[in-house]
Amino acid sequence: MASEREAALVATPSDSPTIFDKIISKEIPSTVVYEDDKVLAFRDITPQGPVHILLIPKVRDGLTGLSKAEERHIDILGRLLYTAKLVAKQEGLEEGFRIVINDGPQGCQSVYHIHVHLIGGRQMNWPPG
Ligand code: DGP
Repeated sequence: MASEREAALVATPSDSPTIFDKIISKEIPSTVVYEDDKVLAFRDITPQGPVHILLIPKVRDGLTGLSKAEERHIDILGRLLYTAKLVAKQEGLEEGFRIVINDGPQGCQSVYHIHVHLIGGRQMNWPPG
């Protein structure tokens, strides 16, 4: 399997449907840890820590990545972060966690449906790679 970096370098930033649409429709199975009418949270297929969860809006509405955010997206952006906090608590990440939003090829984004990575369960380092 290609590394995330390789996947990000070949991914084409576009508005086309992504694998996450199939995860939302349950056409592709995933381990869902939280769901409401706006947000879906599921375990990442290539976890970078004992806990690695992706939080996505169920409706993309042009929000392929953070760099495409417009004022109408403020509510869903806030909801994604707040939900990440709820899920972190649900996952028992009392000692801390990391939130990541990759954007564009240099940011190592491989799926063009905005998503928040919630990673925890181990000591993080800084700077990130
Ligand atoms: P990013 O590199 O920020 O675009 O992250 C995309 C993430 O999506 C990456 O960590 C792997 C994850 N991913 C890709 N395909 C699937 C899938 O089919 N199922 C799940 N659960 N995660 C996936």
